Amino acid sequence: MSLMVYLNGELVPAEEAKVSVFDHGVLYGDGVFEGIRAYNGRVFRLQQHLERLYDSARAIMLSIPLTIEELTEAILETCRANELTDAYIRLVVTRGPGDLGLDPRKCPKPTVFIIADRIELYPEEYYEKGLEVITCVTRRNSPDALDPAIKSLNYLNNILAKLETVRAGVPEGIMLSSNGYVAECTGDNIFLVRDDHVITPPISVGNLRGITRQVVMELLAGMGIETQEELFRLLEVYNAKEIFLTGTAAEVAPVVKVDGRAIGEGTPGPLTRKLREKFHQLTQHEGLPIYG
Ligand code: PXG
Repeated sequence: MSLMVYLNGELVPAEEAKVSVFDHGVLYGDGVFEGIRAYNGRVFRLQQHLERLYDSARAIMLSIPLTIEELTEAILETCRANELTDAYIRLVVTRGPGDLGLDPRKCPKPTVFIIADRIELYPEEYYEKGLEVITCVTRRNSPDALDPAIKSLNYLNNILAKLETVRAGVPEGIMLSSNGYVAECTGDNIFLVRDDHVITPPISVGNLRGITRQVVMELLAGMGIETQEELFRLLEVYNAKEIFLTGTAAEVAPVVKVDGRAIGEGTPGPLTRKLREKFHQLTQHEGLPIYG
């Protein structure tokens, strides 16, 4: 049976799920998206993902032709149609088909599609041994030009940095702001463990307000550990006790080497391991049930 994809109100087989070459999502990357996960029959933090989607859409003056409730139901329907309990859900809203000019007013009907598929997990080795990362030469988009807090379809900034990590043979890369502060990674947020507290860059430096970032800050607070949102540079990174990345795909991933420098003991740190465990427990029971 083929994968069923939600496209503009209908569930269609993947082979028939097609968008127009005139869609401004294709022509200009004009649109917004979310990457969401379902664990154990429940969609994790769906409300927060949808709020971020609507915030991103509002920022680009794109009006999503469904209410949050309707979109929620469409996501659950798509998961059910594919009999999924653990899934990766890609939700996309584009400006829709228009003409060959930039003008969004020529696109009367946004395109909405939802792909829900089995999740391709990261190799277990990443979590056991930890990741090696590099600092990318490509700087993160300036919020003055295109705010990275808008989760838009325009991901070339991240892809340019990703190409650097591929060439270096590492799974992720740190991206700095135009003035040299750590912003985030190509598809993950970053946290450092300093003495008895944890730091992460503020959203204002130019990064995505990650849902996993938020969850991890809540878990830390529950452990009595404060997360400070503050600006820092590479020197702080190289001297961190522990480093971990957060993201819907990566969850909580330990970093053990940055630009050839071992971090801490050069193995995943105790706080990172603890957080990963707590994150796993949370995802197993929290979330919106897909089935009844
Ligand atoms: N920064 C950027 C630039 C991202 O794209 C995150 C941070 C983490 O945010 P969340 O809300 O996921 O905690 C992202 C999200 C993939 C993949 O397949 C990447 C993301 C999400 C889902 C899948 O690489 N990036």
